[in-house]
Amino acid sequence: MGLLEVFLILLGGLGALATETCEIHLDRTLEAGLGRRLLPRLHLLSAEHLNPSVYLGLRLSGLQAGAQEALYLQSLKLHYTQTLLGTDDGNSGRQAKPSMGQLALYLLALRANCEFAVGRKGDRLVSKLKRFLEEEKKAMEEGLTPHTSYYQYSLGVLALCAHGKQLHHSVPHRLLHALEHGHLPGGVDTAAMAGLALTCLQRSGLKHHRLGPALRSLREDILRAQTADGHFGNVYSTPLALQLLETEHSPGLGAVCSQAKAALVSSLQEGAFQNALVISQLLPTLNHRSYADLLSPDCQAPRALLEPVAEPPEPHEVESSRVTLSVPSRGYRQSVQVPFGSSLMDVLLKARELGGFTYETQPSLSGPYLASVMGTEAGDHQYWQLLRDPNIPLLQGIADYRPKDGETLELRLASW
Ligand code: B12
Repeated sequence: MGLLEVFLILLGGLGALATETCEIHLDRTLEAGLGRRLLPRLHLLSAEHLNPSVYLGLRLSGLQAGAQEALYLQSLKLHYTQTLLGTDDGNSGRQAKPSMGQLALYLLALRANCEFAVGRKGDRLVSKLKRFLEEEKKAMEEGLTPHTSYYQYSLGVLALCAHGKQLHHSVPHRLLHALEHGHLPGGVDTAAMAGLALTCLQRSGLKHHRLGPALRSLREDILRAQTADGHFGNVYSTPLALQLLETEHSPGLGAVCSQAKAALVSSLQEGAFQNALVISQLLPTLNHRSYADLLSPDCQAPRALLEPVAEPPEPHEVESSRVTLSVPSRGYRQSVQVPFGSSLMDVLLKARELGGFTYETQPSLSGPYLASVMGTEAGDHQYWQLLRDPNIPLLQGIADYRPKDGETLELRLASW
C-alpha cells in the first residue's frame, strides 16, 4: 500500500469520526406499532381532544394516515381560528382559549404540511403569538419567570422562526440570557425545545456570536443528563433530546445515540409509550427529522400508509389490586380496591365514590391534568405532584399510570 493510500485511509477515518451523526432507526414493525397508536386519536375531533402535536409528529414521521390526516388538519384550523379569533357564532367564549404553546404547536403543524399562516386570519394568529412572546419577555425583563414556561417560550420562538417571521432581537436574547445565567428550569425537555428554537434561528441565517456557544452548552447539558441505561433525562424526555442531537454532527455521538436507541427499544417493549403526546415527539426522530426542519419542510418524502389492525380483545381480568391513596397535607389515607390493570384515574374515581375525597382535572395535550385535590387548586407555579412510595415522582399522568397491587400513591402540592 502506497503512502498516499495510507494517508487517504487515515483522512477518511478522521472524517468519519468528525461527522458522526445521531441516527435512530427502529425496526419498521415497532415504528408502525407506535404510529398505529395515534390512529384512534385522529378520529377524535372535539375541541377537548384536538392535539396539534399529534398531527405534527405524524407529518414529520415516515408514516401517514391517508385522508383522515387532512380532515384532522382541517379540524385544527377551524378550532384554532374560532377560539383564538372568535370567528364562530358566539361559541368561542365558552371554550378555553389555547395557550401560547398550543398556538405555537398549531402554527408548527401548519408548517409540517408546508403551509404558511396566510391571509388576514393567518396574520392575526402570528400577531397574537408575537404579542404573547412580548408579554413573556417583559415579565422576564422585570426579573420574573415567564407566565407560561421557558418550554412554551421556546415553542413560540420556534414557530415564528419556522414561519420565517421577523422576531425582535430581544425575544431570542431573553432565551440566551436565561441560558447563560443558568435560569432555564424544566430539565432536558426544556433544554431540547430551547435548542430546537435556537437551531431554527441559526439555520434561518441569524448571525449572533452567542448562538453557537449557547447551542453547544445545551447539547452538553443533555449529554451529561444521559442515564446509565442510555436515556437522556428520563424515557419521556429522550425523544426531544434526540430531535436536538440529530441536528448535529460530532465525534462520539454515534455511540451515545446507540445507547439511547437500546434504552428506547427496551422501554418500548415494556410498553412505556402509550401517551399520544410522547409518541408524537418520538416519531420524527425515528425518521431523522426534528421540529427545526420545519423552517424548510419536505412534504414530498414518501411515507408508509398506516393500516389499522384489529387489536385482540383485552383478557377479562377477574383479579383486583389494592392501592393506598394518600394526601398527607390533608391527613387523608385510604385503601382502594380496583380491577387489575386500572389507572391512577380509576383509583381516584373509586376513592371519590367511597367519600371523603374529591378532585378535578383539566384537559391538556398530554391528557387529563390533575388540577385540584380536596378543594385545593394548585396556585401559581404550584402543581399536584404524583408520587409513589417511597417518594418517587411518577413519570406518567393519572390516565396512563397503572399502579401495582400493594402500591401507595401520594398527591403532594409542590412548587415548580
Ligand atoms: C412544563 C411541564 C410541567 C409543568 C407544567 C406547568 C406549566 N404551567 O407549564 C409542571 C412542573 C407543573 C409539570 C407537572 C407534571 N408533569 Co410535566 N411537563 C412539562 C413539560 C416540560 C412541558 C409541557 C408543556 O408546556 N407543553 C406544551 C403545551 C403547549 O402543551 P399543554 O398540554 O397545553 O401543556 C400543559 C400540560 O402539558 C400540563 N402538563 C405538564 N406536565 C404534564 C404531565 C401530564 C401527565 C399531564 C396530563 C399534563 C401535564 O401542563 C402544561 C401547561 O399547562 C413536558 C415536556 C414534554 N416533553 O412535553 C413535561 C411532561 C409532559 N410532564 C410529565 C410528567 C410526568 C409530569 C407529572 C405527572 C410529574 C409528577 N410526578 O407529578 C406532573 C403532572 C401531575 C398532574 N397534576 O397531573 C411527563 C409526561 C410523560 C408522559 N408519560 O406522558 C413530561 C413529558 C416530562 C418528562 N420527560 O417526564 N410538568
